[in-house]
Formats: sequence, C-alpha cells, structure tokens
Amino acid sequence: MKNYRIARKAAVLTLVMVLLAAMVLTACKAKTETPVVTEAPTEEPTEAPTEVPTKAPTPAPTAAPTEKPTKAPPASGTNVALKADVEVSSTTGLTHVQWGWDVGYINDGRYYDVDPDDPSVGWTTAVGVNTDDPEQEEWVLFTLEQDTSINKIIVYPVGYPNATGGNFCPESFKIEVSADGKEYTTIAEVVDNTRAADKDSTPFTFEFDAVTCRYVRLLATKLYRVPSPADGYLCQLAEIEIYAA
Ligand SMILES: [Ca+2]
Repeated sequence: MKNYRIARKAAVLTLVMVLLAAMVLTACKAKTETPVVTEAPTEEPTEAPTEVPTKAPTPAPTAAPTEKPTKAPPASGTNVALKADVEVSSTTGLTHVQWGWDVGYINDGRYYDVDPDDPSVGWTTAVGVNTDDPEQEEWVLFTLEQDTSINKIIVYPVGYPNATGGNFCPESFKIEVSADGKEYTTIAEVVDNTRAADKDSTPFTFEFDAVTCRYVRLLATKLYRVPSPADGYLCQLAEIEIYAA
C-alpha cells in the first residue's frame, strides 16, 4: 500500500513536471517565433508629372508711346495773354457787366470801349468791401497755354488811351512769373506811382530778359482809395498784355 502511494505521488509529480516542461516549451516557442514582418507598404511609383509645355508668354503689345504733340511756341511778339486762363483775387458781381466790368475784360484785347451795347472797361476788385486797408493784396493771375518765353508785359490803366477820370490802378504792384504756380519770381515792381491820383492812363510797359514761365501774376500791394468812400480801396485795370519773346 505504501509503495502504491509513493508510485502515485511519483506519477503526479511526473505529470506536474511534464506539464511545467510543456508550459516552458510553449513560452519559449512564443518567444522565439519569428515576428510577422509586415511589409512596408509598397508605394506605387508615381509617374513623374508630365510637364505641360507652357507657351512662352506672348508679350502684350506695347502701345507706341503717345507723345504729347508739342505745340509750336508762339511767334515772337504774340500777345499770349489773349488765350490765357484768368483768375482774380476778387471781383464784382455779374450786375457790373452791363457797365463794362468783368474778369474777362482784363484780356479781351480792348482797352476802354464804351460801346453801349457791349462796353468793356476792365476788371475791378470787389466794390464797397475793403474800406480801410490800402495794403490788402489783390491779384490777377494768367495761366498761359504752355510754357512760354516772354520778355514784355504792358499794364493798361482804365481809361487808356484817353483818361476819363479816376483810373484806380494800384499805387504799388509787382509783376511775378512762375514755372509751377507755386514759386514766383518778381520781374518788375512799381512803388507808389501816382497814375490814379493824376488821372493818367499811360500804360506801364515792362521789358526784361526773356524768361520761360507758365504763370504770370500782377500782385497789387498798395491800393488807391477811390473818391467815393463807400467804394473803398480798389484795383482796376483795363488790360494786361504778355508778349512772347
Ligand atoms: Ca480789356
């Protein structure tokens, strides 16, 4: 009986050992199994992109440069004020046109035209506005058609050629020229003339070395006080002529 028990224990022990051995083998096998190699996905060869031949860009046709037609310069001795644009510091209302006063009469080619149907006396600054300041600046500005070489300017007091009373031209004024309308150069100056007080309508004639400009300005710096106090200090002129050199 004792031998039987020993034999059974030995059998159980053997079985246990066999089982353990089996487990160890299984574990080892699992360890040594070659890991499944997953193939790296084979990238499908992408075809080299076929370049679409690009056409050489057709150059945009460049328009032939349009050169500004240059105007022929005015002939020497031409009064270029006649075709110039005119601006003034002040003027009267349209009611005064019937008496021959308007901005446009400063360069209309007429002096003192008393034609009752179409009078042309000249340009006057605003009447009855400046009653106390003889040094208030007033001006008339000519913009010539093009850059022009000029060498003579004539300023006509109202009443030329026959004085007909007060002409009210300014006592002091400058003639200025400019190429750009910003920087002006004085080319002539009259100080304290007595034409107005003397009722003398003799024109002021300025001759100078030729200068090329686009703008010509008469700047009155001292005004004459007209006899009628209510009218105040005025600048009145019949005509201004600007001559091409
Ligand atoms: Ca005139």
